[in-house]
Amino acid sequence: MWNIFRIFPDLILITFATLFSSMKKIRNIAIIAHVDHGKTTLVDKILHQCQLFRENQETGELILDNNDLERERGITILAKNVSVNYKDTKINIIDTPGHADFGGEVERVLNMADGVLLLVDAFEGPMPQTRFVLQKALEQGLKAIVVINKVDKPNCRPDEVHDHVFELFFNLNANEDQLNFPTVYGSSKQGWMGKDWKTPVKDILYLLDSIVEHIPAAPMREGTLQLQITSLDYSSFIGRIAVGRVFRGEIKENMPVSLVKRDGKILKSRIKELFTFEGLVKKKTDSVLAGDICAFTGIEGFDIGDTIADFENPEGLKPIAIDEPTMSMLFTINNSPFFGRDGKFVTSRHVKERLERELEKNLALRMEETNSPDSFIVYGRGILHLSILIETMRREGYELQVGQPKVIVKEIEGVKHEPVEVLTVNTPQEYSGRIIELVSQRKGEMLVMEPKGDMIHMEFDIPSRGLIGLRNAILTATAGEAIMAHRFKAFEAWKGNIPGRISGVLISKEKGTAVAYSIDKLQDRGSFFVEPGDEIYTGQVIGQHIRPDDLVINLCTEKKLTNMRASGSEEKMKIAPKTKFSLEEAMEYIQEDEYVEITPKHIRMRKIILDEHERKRKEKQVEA
Ligand SMILES: Nc1nc2c(ncn2[C@@H]2O[C@H](COP(=O)(O)OP(=O)(O)OP(=O)(O)O)[C@@H](O)[C@H]2O)c(=O)[nH]1
Ligand SMILES: [Mg+2]
Repeated sequence: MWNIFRIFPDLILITFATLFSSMKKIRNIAIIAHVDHGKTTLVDKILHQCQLFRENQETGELILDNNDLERERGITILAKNVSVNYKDTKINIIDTPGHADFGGEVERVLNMADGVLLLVDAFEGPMPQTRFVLQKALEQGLKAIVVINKVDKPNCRPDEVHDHVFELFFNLNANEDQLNFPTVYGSSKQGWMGKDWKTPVKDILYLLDSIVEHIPAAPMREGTLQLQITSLDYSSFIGRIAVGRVFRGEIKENMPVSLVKRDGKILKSRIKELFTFEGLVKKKTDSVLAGDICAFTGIEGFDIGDTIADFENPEGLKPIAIDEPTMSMLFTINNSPFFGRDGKFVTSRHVKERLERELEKNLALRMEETNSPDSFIVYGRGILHLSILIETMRREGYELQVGQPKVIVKEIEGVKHEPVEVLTVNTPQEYSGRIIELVSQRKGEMLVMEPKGDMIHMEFDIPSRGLIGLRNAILTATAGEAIMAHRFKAFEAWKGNIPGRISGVLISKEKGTAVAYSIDKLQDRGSFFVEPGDEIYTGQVIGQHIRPDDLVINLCTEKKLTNMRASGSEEKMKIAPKTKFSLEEAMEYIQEDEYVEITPKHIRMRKIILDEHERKRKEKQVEA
């Protein structure tokens, strides 16, 4: 064998070059943290740094949060894959969402990683979602590098936070190697990561070196192909694109393969196009080896967790758990008197088809038909998860109505159980009493109360039901200063009745235009959600009553103009600005007998039964 090389020295070079390029060292890391601790900002900086080394490419801010809703809300909704080359290593990076509603997404994509960067805010310290994602990473045996981020913040406490993180690892039963985690300090925003938080450096190279040093290289397993589909991408041109890590062997373009389903069923199929991740884009390639992450098309009827395996001798991998929904809502067509005014898609067929399309890519979503062809029960992971779907639909031109969100109740050993969550609230001292009161009213139980910098840190157990509408109440009570987060804990025995909305609502008697004169005259009855000039309809919820019962009022009556002087009196009116509801606020505000009506231009709340007399009759029936 070596004789050949002696005769053809060039061959040595070529052999080594091909070996080297195809066997480039790979690190697969997921970036995990509580919401807003700075994951996407850090990935941005990593991309920036590595790209600059090569071509001086310009990049914008948070290039990864690339769909409209992600940009507007400043949150990551879908996990995303990118990759950079650093020295002679390819680093595949998976940015994950931090909000608890998307926790299942994080758990799944951890399957692609050999290690994690656990980001922790240098002021806030570990939060409920930090605990959840770290626990999942540790259970999968992953090695973590801890990044104490945002050390530029005034009042930050990096050393204390480091101790808390260590305690957290310990409490989560980290093994010795995991407990021995390296720590990097820095500021994603300012673009530096170093060894010591008191000595800022100029770049994030220290972090990249730590990744190469501490995260194990992706193992190159020989054998027949095994790849587990862990997430999916969607293109309106090609449809669903599968994403996963090659666990064993090699995957090739146009290769015949077996698709091993969760239940063991095997479908014969063929890979069409194959891509790897390079920087921000998917790059077409003809082969990907074990250890690397890739995307591909051509496979029909796949689900997350399915294995792509050898055509002849398929061997499936252990299926991955997909999270159960925790909340449900009725979705129905818009049948308000204003239906069809702004929307393009308004029929039950439109809504149904749209929901079915969503089910293909939105993994934690479920849909159930009802005995009405116009209504569907949609199950999701929380208010945010469902509201993002609704918001997306309305931007696409859909009109629909939704009912009050309901948590999922289970019967366990004959006892009614409901989801309970851990709630943490950080607040300035002076509001702590009011917060405890609000949480206790909703059956919350306090577990921890301690100072954290100049704030008070509190933890509670609270039924998920009690969380609906709580954020708003707490933000109002603390002038927006409290920071709260919650995370599903377990199903526990039903905690008893929680009072609903404390105030009643003001309901429109007429269909017409709200008039300044009437609003002004009725201001002592409550506060309004509409302003002069808004079109309203009979049965629409147009304000909040100052009393606990509902009140029907007429906002459409003009003042009778008996003489010219009357118009002068209009100038004396002082109408309070209307209360504006975001979609989520409206979803949390409505009660069982109400709907939120959503159209591309409007979010309105209404009684399900618009007619006052019919509503009364129905109430009597229910009472009887
Ligand atoms: N002061 C300071 N702010 C930071 C730092 N890193 C990120 N931020 C800010 O924190 C906010 C959240 O940053 P993101 O990068 O979107 O956080 P994330 O962890 O990706 O958030 P989710 O994806 O929603 O979980 C943004 O306003 C950032 O500008 C930092 O090092 N210092
Ligand atoms: Mg993010």
